[in-house]
Amino acid sequence: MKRSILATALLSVAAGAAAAQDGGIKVNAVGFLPQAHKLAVVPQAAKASRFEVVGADGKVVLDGALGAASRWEPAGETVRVADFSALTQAGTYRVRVGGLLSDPFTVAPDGYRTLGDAALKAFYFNRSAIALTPQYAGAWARPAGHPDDKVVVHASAASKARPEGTIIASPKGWYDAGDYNKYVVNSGIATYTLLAALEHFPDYFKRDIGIPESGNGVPDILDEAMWNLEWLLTMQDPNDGGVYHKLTNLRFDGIVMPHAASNTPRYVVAKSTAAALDFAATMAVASRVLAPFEGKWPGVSQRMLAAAQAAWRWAEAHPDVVFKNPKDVVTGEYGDAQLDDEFAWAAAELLISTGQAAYAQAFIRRDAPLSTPAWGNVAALGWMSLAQHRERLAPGIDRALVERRVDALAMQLAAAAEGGYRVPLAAKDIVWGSNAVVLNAGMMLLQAYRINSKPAYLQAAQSSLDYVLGRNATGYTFVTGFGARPVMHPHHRPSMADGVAAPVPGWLAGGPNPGQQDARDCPPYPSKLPALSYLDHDCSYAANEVAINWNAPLVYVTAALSALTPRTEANLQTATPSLPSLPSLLREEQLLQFDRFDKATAQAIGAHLILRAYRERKTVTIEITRGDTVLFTQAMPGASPDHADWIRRKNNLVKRTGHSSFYTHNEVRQAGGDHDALPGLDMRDYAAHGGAFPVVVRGEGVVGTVTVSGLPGPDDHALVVAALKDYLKVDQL
Ligand code: G3I
Ligand code: 9MR
Repeated sequence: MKRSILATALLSVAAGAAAAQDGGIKVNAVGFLPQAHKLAVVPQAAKASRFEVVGADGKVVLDGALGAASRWEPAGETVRVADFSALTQAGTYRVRVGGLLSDPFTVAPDGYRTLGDAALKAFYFNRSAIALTPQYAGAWARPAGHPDDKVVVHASAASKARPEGTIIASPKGWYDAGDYNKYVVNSGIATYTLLAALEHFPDYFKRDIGIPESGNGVPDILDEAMWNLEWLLTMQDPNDGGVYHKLTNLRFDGIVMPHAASNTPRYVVAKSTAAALDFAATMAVASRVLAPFEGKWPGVSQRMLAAAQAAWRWAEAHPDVVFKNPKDVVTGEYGDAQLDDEFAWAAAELLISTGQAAYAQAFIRRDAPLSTPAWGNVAALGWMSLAQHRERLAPGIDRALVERRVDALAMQLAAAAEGGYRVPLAAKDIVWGSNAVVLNAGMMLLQAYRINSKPAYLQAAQSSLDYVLGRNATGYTFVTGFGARPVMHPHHRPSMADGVAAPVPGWLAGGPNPGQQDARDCPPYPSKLPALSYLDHDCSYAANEVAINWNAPLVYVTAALSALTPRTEANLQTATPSLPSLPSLLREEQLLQFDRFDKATAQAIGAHLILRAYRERKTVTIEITRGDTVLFTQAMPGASPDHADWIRRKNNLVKRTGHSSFYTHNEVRQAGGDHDALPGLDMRDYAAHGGAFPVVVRGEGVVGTVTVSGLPGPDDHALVVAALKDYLKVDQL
């Protein structure tokens, strides 16, 4: 079901995500680790010279002078920076300048855990050939799509051993993006980036994220990568080692759920040099990352290394097969005519995994320059792996050269982050997928920091994350499900077709793109300026699609910052929530009130509730009413049918008392009464259990209810209160 433009617009307004946050203070609206560098961007128009940071209770905890005014051309803005790095105490805060208040953010020792887990879990949500169950996917559970067990060899891919029309099996793998096709080039870089994150920060990935394989003794990130590696292996023709460029329909699927699209024939299309080399590099890395798990996957590590070498040999024999879509295929191309960088990357990985000098020579021969990686520019990935393994490099590669090159790139990127928004992103970098450009720059800065610990590199890397989380010219947090102004309408077929108000969580939107290549399919962009060329609209495949190769550096950067940001004992403590007292429950009812409450409000609150329930792995039923009208309802997959009756009875209590059902529950219990036998009430029609909360519109009184059922009463109540706080942006309580 596609939402109408009107409904979409209403939902954005309700979520506070309608437009660029013109003139506002821009800050990473997720938050910071205690010892991190912390900046906010303040418009010059604020005409102030000082800033304050205020805590959840409204008290000023820090103040300071704004930096000098500085122009940021990509957004045509002059801004000043507030540096509040001195704030290290855990808590929730906002930055204030005159009458302007930023979105809230947290300072917390494990501050990127939820974000990092969600960014990785996004890959699970894009798995093909497997049903996503409510246990792992919450409200976004869906049937399996695209089994790919009978894929047709396209004319462009025909060979003697596999003529046109041959049927092969090529199941599993991740859908590339908002579309349902699978492309080796892009899959390679995405998988590599996840494997590199694990290779560089093994301790960080010890915690489960809740996928079907969790608890099997293998880090979840590796289980997730395996889902795709198993598919990638099938893309190699065993007869000659060549690798098909992509597995695809002839044209893009419609805007439907994956299982509804599964009847269209799917093809493997032409072998290419880029695909063979990206495959070789990725398999070489996988073979070494998998080696310690031989017991779990016997023989697979060796098989991957052999596959990598066979693909390399094919590429050496076919060094310039550039992929172009055949006439009858119009899906993603990932075509790239410059192949030195692919040769260099594959050579570097094969060198590290085999120690053979021939690969060192091949790497040097290509002399591939080091610049921020992207799907068509992969040399940096080889340099990054060489840096990781620099203490054990085979003869022929000079460790000092690797260190110098990585440092030189970081120096350039850190310099680019000196003015304006203080991000390692220049106007020329703002292309299709710009949010991943800035995160890949962050990833490279972190490689240099790992070598020489220069604080400026860690700070600029932090800035790359801050940018996508809200310190950007649009004010959006570009990750679905995060921040006060999250992306709500990504070009992502499941998010568009599933009928769930909230998009699938954890996805990074492509981001600003002055190319505006989707202009014909979309309402006008708000600006032509590079950093403002963004639409939070699901029409926008050029600025608001999601993609695996964009999420991968988000996973890498959150893991790396979590592992590398210095820690001190002093900031390991977190605030402990106080137990509910009647006055505190009344205070909730006073603070969580509305100026207006309509269907759009209910939809947005419903979206927050669904997201919270998913994050906390809870199965609930939600109902939001105004008067006798149900404005929003959602029973999550697996929810019990009797939730509806609990909701009816809890709501009746709220209508009668004007208080939350949890308030009455506590009131009765504290008076020594039995909450299941309220005097004078027929308990078949009332329930004094937490979960129903009054909707109070200022000036009108109680007009409706926001209700959750499915958990113990205190937890139902807590879920509702948390979602209302999210929606109303109330951070007291
Ligand atoms: O690099 C040049 C830059 O030098 C130049 O200044 C600029 C001017 O427009 O263009 C830059 O190239 C752009 C390139 O992305 C940058 O990576 C191209 O214009 C632009 O057309 C190209 O877009 C690619 C897009 O597919 C269209 O082919 C994206 O990189 C790529 O991420 C995207 O990938 C799609 C798949 O095809 C299908 N699946 C979804 C996926 C994400 O949207
Ligand atoms: O939905 C497609 C998206 O996944 C691709 O990245 C994009 C690349 O060109 O194309 C999208 O499909 C659009 C097509 O190109 C033009 N007509 C509208 C399609 C989106 O609904």
